[in-house]
Formats: sequence, C-alpha cells, structure tokens
Amino acid sequence: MALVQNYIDTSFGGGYLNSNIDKVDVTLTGGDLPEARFFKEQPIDIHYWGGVKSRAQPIFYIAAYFGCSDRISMSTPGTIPYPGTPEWAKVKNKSAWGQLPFLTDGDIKVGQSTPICRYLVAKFGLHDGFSMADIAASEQALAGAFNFIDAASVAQYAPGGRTEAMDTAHAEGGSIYKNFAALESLIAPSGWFGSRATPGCAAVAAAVEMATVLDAEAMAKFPKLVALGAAVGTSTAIKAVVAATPYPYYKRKSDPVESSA
Ligand SMILES: N[C@@H](CCC(=O)N[C@@H](CS)C(=O)NCC(=O)O)C(=O)O
Repeated sequence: MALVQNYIDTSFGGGYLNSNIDKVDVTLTGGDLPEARFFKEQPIDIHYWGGVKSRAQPIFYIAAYFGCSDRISMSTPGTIPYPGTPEWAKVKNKSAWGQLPFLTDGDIKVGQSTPICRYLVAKFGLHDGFSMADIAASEQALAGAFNFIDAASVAQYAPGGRTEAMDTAHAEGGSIYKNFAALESLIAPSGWFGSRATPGCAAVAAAVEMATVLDAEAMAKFPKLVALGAAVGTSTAIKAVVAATPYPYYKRKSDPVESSA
C-alpha cells in the first residue's frame, strides 16, 4: 500500500495537512479553546490492482476531489496477483464475491464499488449540508459512472469479439452511448449534477477520463460531460490520481490473434 500523500488529521479542525509528523503534542493554556488533540489515523486501504485505471477510479476521484487523498491508500503496482493465477486464490483482501475493489478501514471491510464510494461519502461527510435535490443528483450520477464501467466490462469480454461489441456500445443507441446521453441530459445549468460539485460528479469525471482514453471521438459527443471532466481534472489531487493510474484497463479493439505457427 502506498499513501498518495502523508497526512495529519486534526480532531477539531477537520482539515488535512501534508506532513511527515506522526504525532504532535500540543499543550494549550488559557482561553476557551477545546483540548487540542492531534492524531494520525490509519489510512483507509483501497485494494485494487495498483496503477490500473478501472473500477476503482471513481473511488479515487471522490476521495481526491474532496480533499481526502491523504486518508486513502492505493495498492502498490505489482503487489496483487491477477485473477486466474494460483496466487489470486490465496488473496485475503477481496470481497465476499471474491472480487476487487475492496475497502478495509481498520476492522471495517466493504466489498462492491458503489458501496465503497458511499462508505467514503458517509465517512468523510461529503454530502453534509447538501440539499436533498443535490444528494439525489449525486447518487444518480454515481450510478451513471458505474453504468459506464459495467457496459465497458461487458463489451471488453463479449464472446462475439471486443471490436464489434465496443462499436455497438459506442454507436447511437448502444449501452455506453445511451448511458452518457442520459447523464448529459441530467447536467444542471451549474454545469454539475445539481447545484454544485458532488461526489457523483467526481465519479462521472472518472468515467469521462476512462471513456476518453477508450474512444475520445465518441466521448466528444457529450460536451457537458467533457466540460465537467475538465473542471474536475484541474484539481491537483485528481492529477495525482491520473498520474498514479497510468494503465488503462478497457480496450477499444480485440487483442491481435496470436499465430500458432
Ligand atoms: N460488482 C462488483 C464487480 C467487481 C468486479 O467485476 N471486479 C473484477 C475486477 S474489475 C474482479 O475482481 N475480477 C476478478 C474475479 O472476478 O475473479 C463491483 O462493483 O465491485
């Protein structure tokens, strides 16, 4: 596991400061200030193949965009074996469904990507103070982000061939096209889903990043989503996530058939 940044959490300020300091002892005298208590919490581990831009991307985007990267630890590339290998069968940190992503926060363990996003939203209070309309918009957007991932996963392994399945999914009326058209229609005059940037907006920005890598021309048909992705992408923490996940998982075309000669 590798922390994206070091962190120190203040129990009363709620701010996240970058620091190498493990523990700071502060003695306050006088005044009405609450007792100062600095502590370093354990990071929340997101178990997923390190460096891979895939199903964990919305999770990383939500944490990063809302200033919580310091609390999240990504798996170091090369440390999790690939499915199908004998080593994979022995991996302990996977969901009850035997899959990744998987979150561990001390004794708390969460499988399934959408619940992991929702866990972080609750843990960090990212919907706190939002109107119910903005929470509804955020939740819908979150579902749309994972609809893209599910549709791309189906096409990636289509029995009839990936190239054809990806063509169909990206064409008007196809699964990826229809999902982005629905999301595009939900963008509010603010440019976000709802009146402000929400966790769901960050999740969709992750989907837009991956969809652009997959087929930039197809993604360009949804200018409001592209603009939302660009707005989220200006964040330094998001740039760090993009840099930390250089290997796209989804491919637009079938792998070349290996010659048996
Ligand atoms: N519904 C699950 C799907 C998770 C999933 O498909 N994970 C894949 C990698 S993206 C996996 O772990 N595959 C290995 C396996 O199924 O053995 C979620 O949302 O987390």
